Amino acid sequence: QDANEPTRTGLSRGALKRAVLDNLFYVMGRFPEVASASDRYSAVAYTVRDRLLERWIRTARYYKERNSRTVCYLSAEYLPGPHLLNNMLNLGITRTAGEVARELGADLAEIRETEEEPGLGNGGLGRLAACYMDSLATLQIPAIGYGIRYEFGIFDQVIVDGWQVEKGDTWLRNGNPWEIPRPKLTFPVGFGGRAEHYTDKHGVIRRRWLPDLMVNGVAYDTPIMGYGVTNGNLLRLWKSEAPESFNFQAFNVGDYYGAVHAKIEAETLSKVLYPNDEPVAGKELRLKQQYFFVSCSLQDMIRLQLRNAGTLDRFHEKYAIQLNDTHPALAIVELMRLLVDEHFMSWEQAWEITRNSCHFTNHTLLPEALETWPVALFERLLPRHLEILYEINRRFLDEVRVHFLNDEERVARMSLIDESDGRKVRMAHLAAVGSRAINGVAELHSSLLKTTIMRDFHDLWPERFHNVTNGVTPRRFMVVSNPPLADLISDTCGHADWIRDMRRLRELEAHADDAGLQGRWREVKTAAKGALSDWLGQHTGFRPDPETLFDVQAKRIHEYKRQHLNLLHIVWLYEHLKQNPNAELTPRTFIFGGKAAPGYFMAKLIIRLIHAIGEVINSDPQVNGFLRVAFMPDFNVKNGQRLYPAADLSEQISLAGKEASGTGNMKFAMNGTLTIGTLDGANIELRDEVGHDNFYLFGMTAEEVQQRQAEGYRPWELYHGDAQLRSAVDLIASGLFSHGDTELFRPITENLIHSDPFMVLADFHAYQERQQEVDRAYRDPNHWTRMSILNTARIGKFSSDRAIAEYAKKIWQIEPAPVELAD
Ligand code: 26R
Repeated sequence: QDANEPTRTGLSRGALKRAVLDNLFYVMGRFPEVASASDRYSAVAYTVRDRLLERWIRTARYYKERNSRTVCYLSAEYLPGPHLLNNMLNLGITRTAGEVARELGADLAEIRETEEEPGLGNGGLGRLAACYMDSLATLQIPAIGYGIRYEFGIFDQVIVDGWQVEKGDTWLRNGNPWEIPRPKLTFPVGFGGRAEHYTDKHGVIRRRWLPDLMVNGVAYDTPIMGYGVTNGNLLRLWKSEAPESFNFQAFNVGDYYGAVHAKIEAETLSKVLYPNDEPVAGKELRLKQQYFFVSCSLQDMIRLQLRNAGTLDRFHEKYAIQLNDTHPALAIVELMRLLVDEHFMSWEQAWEITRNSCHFTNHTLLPEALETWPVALFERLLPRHLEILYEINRRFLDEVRVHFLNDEERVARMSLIDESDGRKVRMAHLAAVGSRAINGVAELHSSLLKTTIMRDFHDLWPERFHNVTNGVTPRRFMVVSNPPLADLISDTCGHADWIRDMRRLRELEAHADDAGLQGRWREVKTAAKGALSDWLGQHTGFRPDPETLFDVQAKRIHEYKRQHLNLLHIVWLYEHLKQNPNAELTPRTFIFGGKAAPGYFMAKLIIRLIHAIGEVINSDPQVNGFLRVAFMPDFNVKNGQRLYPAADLSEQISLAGKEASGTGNMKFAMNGTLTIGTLDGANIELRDEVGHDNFYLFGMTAEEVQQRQAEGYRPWELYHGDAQLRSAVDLIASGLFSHGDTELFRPITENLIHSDPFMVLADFHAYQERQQEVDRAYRDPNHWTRMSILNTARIGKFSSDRAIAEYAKKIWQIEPAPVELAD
């Protein structure tokens, strides 16, 4: 029956094979003998895409007919990772596709390596958006993810002489089979100019914006399929282009260069992702990017609602807009402008609609990462929006004054404008004022929100505050990343339903002591370690021994995440081994991965230090039987997928109160990795779930940190008072790791001794002790494997399916809309 199956939609081996050959010929214009790896990849990708489209279009039609309530996720970042295997999994054709590839003389593993990932984000926040898109589709919730189609995503990291060097990310170089350009779906976006009064045809005096620059946003759609369901949602990313009319104007007056220049300026908007998770103070282009994508997205929602309902009166019933941090918070002002200025709605009704459409997630408490924009810049780019913002603020502050009589200090604290040093727009305040619900991303984080940066808002509107603990998708981070583990779990449980219902992983618990399972569990882990070692060998020249304990810290490099705490421990171990050559020590490989923001000096120096320490330790035969250090270059989604399955120990060692949630912690634990960690972010909940005996806890609590800070923290006293700590810091300062250069790492050692804002020294001792316990525990393989199994068995809570189900119920009030495939 294979021969009769339609080539574009059939899932049988015959249909898939015909489709791959067809696509190679008709899309790539190649025949098999001359096809490159990239041609083969594209032919397979187009084959998968055709099959997605059928389901996707069916979904779109169904949602339209039912006029379903829809989640609009607004995020400046998305990190979906490679699409091919994920889409195959969701369609249920992974195995057949592998066979087809083999029959055609190709190898799915090689094809998979060829795929470039869309690096349209920095780290946790962007990857979370991608996990949520996956779960929304799987839970059959109508959703559109809106964002920016950056031409250059996060830079590729290469290491030269131990330093990070950034390389431009050219992910679109070989085309992108997953996206569908919609050149007809474009919206104009204005910048600059001025606002003015005018009299409309009814004689009413109104206000309008006359921008002096127009840019077009063009939609590029990527289908996001659910796992094992027909539903497919939409990731709609905007690319900026110059409007043709604008070009011609300049051209006609003879200013050819001016016309070309204007075109380039317009296209600059969506050129490049800002590679920072720290603010780049007042960067005009970033504000433009934010307004650009927010405006396109809202115009798109309004278009759809007018088409379906004919009026905007029930906009908020149709759409639940989720603001992924403050980056899209301009949506609140822009929606007001569109409703009032362009659709002639009253202020009161427009505000009612706006405030009932928007919801805000905060992702960080770090004061330096809270967005503000200089009023002068805001006014120059968005003069009409500033007027609207002032009016929102005026009405809001009146409300504050009614609630809290004679408390002008509070009014100043809560204002949307910070008047303290230069006037600035506070984006978090705007997001809070314009949203129905405000949430943090882990229990601790949500409660700290209420007592720190959002305290005044919590006083005013306690009912608006929620917690939704983050989650990650088991499809990508277990099934796609670690097929042998997924198969072993399904085998043990007797079903694969856990992939959709992660709580069912608990069924593994009954087998945690089973010698048979333990043996197979270890085999899976060891094989993953071997594969990672091979990859590291090929890419760095150092191939770690898979027999050693793999101790992994992979995340953006940041002082609050304390990669340097990990390093101090390594240096301590090194000294300890040098002084006690017969010390009993479990052989370990410390593996680091992560990018530093290009302008973050300390983070880059930490990368240099990792390499410096590695160089000395790895080449010292006195210690290198027990101790090795590796760095995985270019940590991204694709490389993460190699890392999570291979890790024995996961480092989640941020200073308590600083990491909003963390999501790497969950990805590691899903793959049977034990955690050494602080009581920070989601670690706390993770430890409660997996059991306190199966988690290596150390360090101060957030409360103790606050207390310590209040008392006055004096790291130099710790340094002088603790000989082990001092000698570790001193060894780095001595130049031993820098060929005698005592200057190179001084910024790190001096900072630790004299300021240590993230209290590395205060937590050092507890960390080092807990690491000794890890060391002992790993020597008992059955015990260790039992803990590893229990981590996986009890990780169900951290599925993004659970997180999205909570958003759907608590925040959005939205129901699934299941799409049927058969007619
Ligand atoms: C202001 C701007 C430059 C900016 C600041 C901060 C841009 C990006 C960020 C990154 C923040 C918002 C971020 O990624 N936070 C992370 O969000 C994850 C998902 O919720 C959390 O797991 C993680 O703890 C948190 O750091």
